[in-house]
Amino acid sequence: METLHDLLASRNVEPELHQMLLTLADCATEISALVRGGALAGVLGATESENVQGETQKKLDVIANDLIKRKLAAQPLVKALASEEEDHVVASHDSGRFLISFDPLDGSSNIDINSLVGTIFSVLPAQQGVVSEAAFMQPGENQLAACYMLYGPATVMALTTGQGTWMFTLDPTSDEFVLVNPAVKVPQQTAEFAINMSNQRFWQPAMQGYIEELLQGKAGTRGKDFNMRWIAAMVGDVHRVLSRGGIFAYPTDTKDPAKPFKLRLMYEANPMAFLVEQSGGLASTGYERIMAIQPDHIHQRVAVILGSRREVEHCLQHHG
Ligand code: AFP
Repeated sequence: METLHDLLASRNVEPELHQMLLTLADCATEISALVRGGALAGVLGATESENVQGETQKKLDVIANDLIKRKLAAQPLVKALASEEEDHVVASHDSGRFLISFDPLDGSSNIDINSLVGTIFSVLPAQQGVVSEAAFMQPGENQLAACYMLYGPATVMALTTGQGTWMFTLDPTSDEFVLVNPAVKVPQQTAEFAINMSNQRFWQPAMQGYIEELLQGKAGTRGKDFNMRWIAAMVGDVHRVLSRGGIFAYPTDTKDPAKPFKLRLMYEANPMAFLVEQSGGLASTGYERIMAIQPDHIHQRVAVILGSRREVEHCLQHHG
């Protein structure tokens, strides 16, 4: 049985990053217990507040965010954090080496229906000096580590430090993350796609054309039938992609002209792109590699197309 700690030691992950990752895992272990408690833990339902994105916060969004903030405040390696649920960057320890951005509870709309939710973390290097939002404006390529924890029938974690992607399962008897896959590989070919089809009429012609091709199935140019899945939690959809392949897309749409993209670069797109690339897949906006984007705002949103290499390439052909 190889624990997270054993694995990080055996792969020579540098000691401070190793420590940092154990702290992130510890946050997830506690959130996992709260999620499992459901109504009995008093974590269901909404608050009366909205986050900076204008979304009503669920109780568990706030509880998970506060829990992570508290744990990170106690970790001297953290210089500052940026959360999907915080308006601004929160400064922590001056001498800290890491900047942590996170989505404390991804898939909020699933909480009250007892469906999949998760947590996503991205670790960036901190520079010396006073911390500000500008310090976080680093492309995803700079990430030192990225992980998600999925609170499903089992709590699992996918983690990368740039040496491939590792998958762990939380052992409920010891509260240890135990290695279950030392080299996650996304199958290159697939017949499964994930997209919110209710937005179809708002997409650009490129995505319309690509999905039309999939829907034609055997009779169309692709010559095979495709199946569709949509979990409404990126963590769940990306976990399926890492487990058995597929393509996941949240493309540009014109539903709300003030909000042409849904997913956040720093909290969702970059860490997931790092995990998918490290598993042999691709992650793009349709026009550029996600991890090459130079951010200009911590709450920036982007289009996301990621998954099995060949399938993403098919989709990109439609984007010209
Ligand atoms: P939250 O982070 O607010 O829970 O949103 C989840 C999410 O950003 C992403 O995880 C899902 O893929 C997507 O939203 C689902 O969006 P739809 O409302 O279009 O299903």
